[in-house]
Amino acid sequence: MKLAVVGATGLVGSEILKVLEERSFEFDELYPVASERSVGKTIRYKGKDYTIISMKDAIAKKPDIAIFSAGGNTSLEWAPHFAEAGTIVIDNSSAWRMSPRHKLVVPEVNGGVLRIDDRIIANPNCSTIQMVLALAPLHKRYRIRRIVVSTYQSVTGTGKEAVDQLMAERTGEQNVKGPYPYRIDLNLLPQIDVFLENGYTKEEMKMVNETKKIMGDESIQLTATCVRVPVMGGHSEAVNVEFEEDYTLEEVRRLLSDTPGLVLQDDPANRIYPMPMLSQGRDEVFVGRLRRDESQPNTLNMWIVADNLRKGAATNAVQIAEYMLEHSLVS
Ligand code: A2P
Ligand code: 11C
Repeated sequence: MKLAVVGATGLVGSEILKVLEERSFEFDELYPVASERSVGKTIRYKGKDYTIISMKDAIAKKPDIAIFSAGGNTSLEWAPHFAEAGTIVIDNSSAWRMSPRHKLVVPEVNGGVLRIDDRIIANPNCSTIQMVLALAPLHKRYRIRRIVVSTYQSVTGTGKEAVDQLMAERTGEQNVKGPYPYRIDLNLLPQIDVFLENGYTKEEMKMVNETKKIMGDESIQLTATCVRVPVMGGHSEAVNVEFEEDYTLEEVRRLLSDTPGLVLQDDPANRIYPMPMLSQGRDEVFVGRLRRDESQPNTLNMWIVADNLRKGAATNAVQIAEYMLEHSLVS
């Protein structure tokens, strides 16, 4: 098994290396790949140094699997070349997610769609992954009619430069330049990614479109407001979900507790609820604040938190690779 990690020096790339190590992912060769700026430098994995190589050199090694996290344009340009060399590309960017020819996968929800001839497999957006994991068991049982979601997203979703912007502002530096158009510390931005013609942001429409594709159900209605907050460690989501059938909170709790990868943290009397601070570095998705929406029948309010670099990106990508290997889908 030869494994390439493309974008190995980035925030998600470094998290992928940590996840591989923690899960004792087995491979014979590891090829870290980054931009020409980083070629020749080394990264450390299990106490050993690995030299960063270029895209071209990585393709020549014909890896079995390449996990990509180097941005959409890099992926559009390079993933097809890896695929032509027979590599299975698991791509973290939005480049291939909505292409009808490519699978968009959260293994616990729709791993069953994967086939041996899949070459470029898309990893969904972080805010979509955590919501879908929590909602899938409820959709199966009660059928979702409509979702209203508001997000509170960590600066780590933007990348290293955004973390640097927040920290520089926090230490009182003046005229900080960074990826955000306004200061982020002591502020929030009701904009994630670019605005589209319909007035929504691309991040909001990713949640709408990706959710339907992963759940395999175009009838689900969804509307989203995505907000960047001066937070590290994870994305949080306030989700209001209306079902076709009524539910009991007791059964919802049981369904969520029985779902692999989900942790129920719902004991308000003891101030137990999910928070980004607690989710950081964890692979699970945390759910709490479960309560009936008293303004409408069959409707539930919930609060969903996960480390966007983990289940929202690195962990889910590594789990797709594990799924392909475990189901003998790597030829
Ligand atoms: P590099 O560190 O050499 O720039 P982040 O989203 O945290 O900023 O990380 C982006 C990742 O994608 C980094 O590992 C970066 O490498 C990598 N990257 C960016 N552009 C390319 C490219 N054209 N080819 C390969 N890797 C790239
Ligand atoms: C954010 N969700 O928090 C974005 C980051 O489509 O993979 C990931 C963007 C994507 O800014």
